[in-house]
Order: sequence, then C-alpha cells, then structure tokens
Amino acid sequence: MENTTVAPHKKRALSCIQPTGVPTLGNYLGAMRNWVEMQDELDCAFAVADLHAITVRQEAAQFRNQIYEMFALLIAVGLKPDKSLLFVQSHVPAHAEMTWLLACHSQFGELSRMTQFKDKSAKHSDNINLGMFAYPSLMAADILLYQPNYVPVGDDQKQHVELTRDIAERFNNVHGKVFVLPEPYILKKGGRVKSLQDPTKKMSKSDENQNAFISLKDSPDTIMRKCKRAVTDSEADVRYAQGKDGINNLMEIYATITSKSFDEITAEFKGRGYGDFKVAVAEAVIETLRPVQQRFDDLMKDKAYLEQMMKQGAERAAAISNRTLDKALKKMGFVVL
Ligand code: ATP
Ligand code: LTN
Repeated sequence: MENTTVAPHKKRALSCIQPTGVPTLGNYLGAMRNWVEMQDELDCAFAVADLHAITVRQEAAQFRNQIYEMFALLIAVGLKPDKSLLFVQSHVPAHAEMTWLLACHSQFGELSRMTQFKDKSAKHSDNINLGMFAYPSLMAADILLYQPNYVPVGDDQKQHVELTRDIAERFNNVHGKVFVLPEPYILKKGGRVKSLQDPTKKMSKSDENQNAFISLKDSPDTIMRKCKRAVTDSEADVRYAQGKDGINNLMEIYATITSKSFDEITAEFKGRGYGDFKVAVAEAVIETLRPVQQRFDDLMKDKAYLEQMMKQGAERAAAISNRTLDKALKKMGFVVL
C-alpha cells in the first residue's frame, strides 16, 4: 500500500473483518477467499477490525484470543504479509482519530437508516451505545485513510461502503479533495451465504444457533452433520428456484466451491435426492477448508511470529494512514505540527 513502492497504475483495495468469533463459511466464500485472489492484481490492505467488535460487549480474555485467531486466519487463508498489508485496526491510532473527523461529517439521518444498526440495536437492546450508531464513521475512517479504489465485502456491507462514499464526497466538497471515492466490490457467487437453519437470513458467526453456520474451525464430522441438518423443502429436486431458499443456498455454496453452474449441479444430482446432495456439499466444504485449518493450527502455536507480523503491519499502516490524516487535518484548518 505504500505510495513510494507502488506502481502508479496498480489499483488499491482494502477490507476488514471483525474478530467477533470464528469466521464462517460465509465470511470465507463471501470475503476472505476473494481477497486472496485480489492480492496479485491489486495493491491490498486487510485488517482485523477489533475496534468495531466492541460495539457489542466482548469478554476480555476471549476477545484477545479472537484477535490473534482472526489475524492468523488472514494468513492461513493465503494472504501474504510480504505482498498485502495485514494489520490490526487498534494498533493504528489514526483510525480512531479519523473517526472523529468523519463522525462530524456523518448525518444522524443517514446513520439511522443503516440496516446493520437497526439489526444490532434490536438484538442488543440493553446496550444501544454511541459506538454502535457511529460504526459506519469508523468504517469510513478505515477505508478512506488508505485511499482504496475498491472495498471487497459481502453484500451485507454494501450500504456501509455507499455511505462511506457519501461521507468522502461531502468532506471533499466542503474542504477540498482529500479522499478517493471507493467502490464496493461484491462477487455474484458467494456474496451472501445464508444460514443453514433459516436460509432467509445471512450466515453469521455471531448466530446463537451453532447449526446455523459452518465455522472455519469445524471438524469434518461437524461440517457433515451441519450440512445434513440444513433446512430444505419438501420436494426432492436439486434445482435453483424461487421458494427453495435452503436448496438455493446449498447450491450457491457448492457452485462457488466447485465452479460448476446451477444447471450442471441439477444434472449431477438428477434422481438422487437431497441426501446425496448434502453429503456432496459437505465433502466439498471439508476439502476446501482442510488446508486452511492446517495452516491455522500451525500459526496459532507461534504467537511470537503473529506478533511480529502485527507489528510490521502496524508500522506500514501508520505511515500510510498518518499521511491521509494530516492532509485532512490541514484542509480543515487544524494546526498540524
Ligand atoms: P457478525 O456476525 O459478528 O455480525 P459477520 O459474520 O457478519 O459478523 P463480519 O466480520 O462483519 O462478519 O464480516 C466480514 C466479511 O464477511 C464482510 O466483508 C462481510 O460482508 C462478509 N460476510 C459476512 N457474512 C457473510 C455471508 N453470510 N455471506 C457472504 N459474505 C459475508
Ligand atoms: N463492517 C464490516 C467490517 C469492516 C470493514 C471495514 C469492511 C470494518 N471496517 C472497512 C470493509 C472495510 C463488517 O461488519 N463486515
């Protein structure tokens, strides 16, 4: 991501993931796997968004472990610390500072319209805090500090990226151009993996029902069991159609992993029923996750290496983000020493 080392034509991408639990197959197919592919063509930065995670209560010891785990997973899925910028959000103070500047350019009305705020405030009605409401201003800071052209996210985050653009445009109009306007980058396949228990909802790592998601740490047996228990319909045809949310979801998962089309999948399972199909989906998922799980286990045994990579990432991230922060402060009229 560093200006000095980057070829001028290379476009930039940035994304983050919250350490709120073990990532799911949804996070992997909708976000992380695509990040790995992007790192060859784009100048990429990926962060563990730990500051975002505290908008809901976290237990300290568990939270600390989840931050290590999420950072290890970024490397385990195939992101390379010498190729992409990998860091932990709270290690780079500019994120919190920039949030305040952007919070003063975020409107109450637009923040109130965010679907995630509505969902999270309903779910945690005993703790609807300012941070939960201001979440998109922090996300805008994460993004705008690094001047990326693309923000590769799952479909659920599109609204936040669009708001980031609006905030950036507003800031640029008032103070002069500081920020590049970023675009959401959403893949058609895998963009929204659904819950296995309620396929009208997205698969979420913070779902209370363990059977609703496949976590990247689930054993092969667990993955098989969860796939077999996935909610489907009372027909027996494996085909993508309206009203077949459960089967559609399993088909999406299978199609994303195997690169087969829906027609090919329908042909493959003609006359075989849902049982066989669920086993095939489970096997495909197990094989995709196996190498990731192996690397993850190895990395978690070497905290010193993880901390060294975190430190290296934080230093590079600070250099880039401080430059943008200073520019924004100067344009606004602050005295920058
Ligand atoms: P939480 O359940 O704690 O709200 P989450 O599972 O939605 O979290 P995040 O850390 O918020 O996960 O998201 C990380 C990335 O994964 C984001 O780019 C998000 O869009 C993507 N993502 C999350 N859930 C899915 C899903 N079900 N399908 C596809 N992509 C997803
Ligand atoms: N809000 C995102 C996580 C996130 C993010 C970001 C994504 C925090 N900062 C910056 C892209 C860019 C989520 O809930 N998935």
